[in-house]
This record gives sequence, C-alpha cells and structure tokens, in this order.
Amino acid sequence: MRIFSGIQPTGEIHIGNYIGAIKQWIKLQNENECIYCIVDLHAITSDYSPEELKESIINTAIVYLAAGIDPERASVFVQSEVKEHTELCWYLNTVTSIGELERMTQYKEKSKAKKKRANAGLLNYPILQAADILLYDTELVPVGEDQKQHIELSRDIAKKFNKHFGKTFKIPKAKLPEKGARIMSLKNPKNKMSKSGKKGNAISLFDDPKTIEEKIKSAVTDTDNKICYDPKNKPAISNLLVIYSEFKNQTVKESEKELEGVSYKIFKEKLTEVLVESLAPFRKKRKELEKRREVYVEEILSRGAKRANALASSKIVEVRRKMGLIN
Ligand code: ATP
Ligand code: LTN
Repeated sequence: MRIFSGIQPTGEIHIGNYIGAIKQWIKLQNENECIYCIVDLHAITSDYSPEELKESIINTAIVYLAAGIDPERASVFVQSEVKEHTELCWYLNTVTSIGELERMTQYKEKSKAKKKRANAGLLNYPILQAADILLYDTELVPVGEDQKQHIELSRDIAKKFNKHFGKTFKIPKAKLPEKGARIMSLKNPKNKMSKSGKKGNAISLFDDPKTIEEKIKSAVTDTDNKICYDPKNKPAISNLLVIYSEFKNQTVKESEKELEGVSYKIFKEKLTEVLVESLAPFRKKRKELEKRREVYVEEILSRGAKRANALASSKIVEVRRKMGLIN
C-alpha cells in the first residue's frame, strides 16, 4: 500500500508525536511504500523565524532518522522541494467550500489564539494537506487523532474532484493507533500534549534523563492512589498508563496487572526508568546524525525529493488534463 504522512518542522518532537504518528510510520515501512514528508509550507502558516527554518527542516529529518525511519525503505523529503504540492493545492481550492474550512477544529483553535486576524494560509492549510496526500495516490495516512478531521476533509475533496472531473484520486484513509492516538499534556490531561503547549507539558524524544525525571515528577495525577485505565474519571493516570504501555510494548491491561497495588510515586519512578531507557538510543543516534547533517542527511532528502517528484509530476499531468488545462 502507498502510505503518506508528515510533520511540521516546528518545535521539538515529543512522545505524543512519536506514539501517535512516528511509531506507526516505522511499523508500516516494512511492508509498504512509504513517503514521509517534512511539511515546511504548513509550518510557515504560523509565526516563524526565516533564519531558523532551514535548520529546523534538517533537524526534523534527523529526528525521523533517529527515531527509526529507514531511508532505504521509505522516502523522506521536504514538501517545498516538490512544487506540485502547491500547484495541486490551488486546483483543490476550487472544489473546497469556505464553510468546510471554517469548521476545522485546528483552524478554529489556532485562529482564536491569534491577536490579529488569522492569515488565509491558516484557513487553507487543510487543502494543502489534501494536496500532499492525494498527489501520491495515498491509501493510508498514519496520524494522531487531532488530524482525523483533516483526513476526512481530504477524502471529501477527493470525492468531489472525482465527481466533477472523472475518477482521478484514490480515497485515502486515516490510520490511528489503537491506544495513544491522543496523548495528553502532563500538566493538564484535558489538553493535548503539544509542541506549542506550556513548558513541561511534553517530553521531547531527546530529553536527557534528568529532564525526564523532573517532568514526570511534576506531572499531575488523579485523586485516589489506584492505577487503572479510566480516562473519564482518572484522565491523568490513564494518560501515564498509556505512555508506559506504549514504551514497554505491552497492552494497557498488562500494565494494569503489573502495577496492581503500586503507589503513584513508585509508578512514576518506573515510568521514568522506562522512558529514560527507551529514549537513550534516540539521543545516541541523533548525536551521530548531527555530525553527518551536511552530507548524509541532505543526500537522503535530495534522493527522497527525486522519488517524490517523479510520482508527483506524472500525477499533476493527469490532473491538468482532467481539468481541461493545457499540458
Ligand atoms: P502543534 O502544537 O504545533 O500543533 P503538534 O505537537 O500537534 O504541534 P504536529 O506537527 O501538528 O505536532 O503533529 C505531528 C503528528 O503528531 C500528527 O500526526 C499528529 O496527529 C500527531 N500528534 C500530535 N500531538 C499528538 C498527541 N498529543 N498525541 C498523539 N499524536 C499526536
Ligand atoms: N497537518 C499535519 C501535518 C501534515 C500532514 C500532511 C499529515 C501536513 N500534510 C499530510 C499527514 C498527511 C499536522 O500534523 N499538523
């Protein structure tokens, strides 16, 4: 199957991004044709520093590789290096209604948080995302829960286009992890763990042992002292339990059994230990890759862009033909 997904080169990648998206990417790369993108054109819809963008893009590529994306099995590339994404985005603008865009939760939240009025890129963001996905005849899109709505919109856009201009696009499906599709903030389990959230809300994939220990120590818990999965009544402990299970590669049920009668304090110590141990190889690999950023990492991106470009350029010819444009 053809798989496509992407992450914005903004902020530090955290264990929510890992559990929700990257862990799925790694599993899928063994049996499928995977394309993993660094979506820089999405990142520029939020405030950013042009001086730092290039470095963030390379850093994100390093994160993908350090976390376990194998460039021999998957293509890794930078969105803006394949111009067909923006071209298809424009075409898809013409089959998308403003109402659909205004209903998107991410747009509502991000535009509300702005002091000034939101830029049009923030509203049109999901159309560019649909272009990313549809350009490659993608079948599955592995993402966290917050992106489900955008994938639904991509499906609707594809269906509308196909109806108007004849069958052109595959209808993609979102793929969410069974547990951990929405890892919550360590500071407030009502909010999603997020790169742009409050300090200490997230554990970065590359946090050192001391930072991990401090963050877990200050993570909020629930009132009684029982460790069980009950997201409604015990949202904080349920969240920590999912994180624990994901890094121990065991089910939540197995973790509950293992932790029966254990106090929150001991649970936090165990969780710290598991995280420190699981994240150590990522830190080590990143250090190695950082030394090879100019040659090795940039070479992988350029190979990935070539592969993506070959697929995208033939698809765009088909789209232009269907739309009655001159090729
Ligand atoms: P921001 O705070 O800037 O919105 P983010 O932390 O949500 O950033 P993104 O780059 O938007 O990160 O998301 C990258 C991928 O990680 C997406 O597939 C998204 O669904 C997933 N993801 C993000 N946050 C979480 C989370 N808390 N739990 C599970 N998956 C998540
Ligand atoms: N909007 C996504 C990033 C993204 C994406 C994509 C994910 C852009 N294009 C295509 C999957 C497929 C986010 O995580 N914020």
